[in-house]
Amino acid sequence: MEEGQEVEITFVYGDKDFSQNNPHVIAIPALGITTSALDENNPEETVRFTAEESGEVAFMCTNVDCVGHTNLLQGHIMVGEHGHAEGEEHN
Ligand SMILES: [Cu+2]
Repeated sequence: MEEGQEVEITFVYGDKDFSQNNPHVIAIPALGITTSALDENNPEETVRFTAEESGEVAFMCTNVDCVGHTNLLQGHIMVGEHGHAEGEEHN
C-alpha cells in the first residue's frame, strides 16, 4: 500500500481446525485500531484507515491468553512513499 492511500484490511479468524475456540484481538497501535475478539462467533472484521506516513506499521494480537500468542506479535504492513509504488508508471 501507498502513503496517503485509504485502505481496508479484513482480519479473518484462521483457527477453525482447533478443538477449542481461540479468540484473537488484533491491534494496530500506531493507528489507534483494535478489533473485537475474532473467533468462531465473529470470524471476520474489517478495519479502514488512511496510511499517513510511509514505513512499517506493526500489528499484533493483544489477547495474551490465546493459543499460539507468541507467534502473533510481529505482523507488519508496508507503506510505500507516495509516487513510488512498485510498478507505477510516470508519463
Ligand atoms: Cu491471538
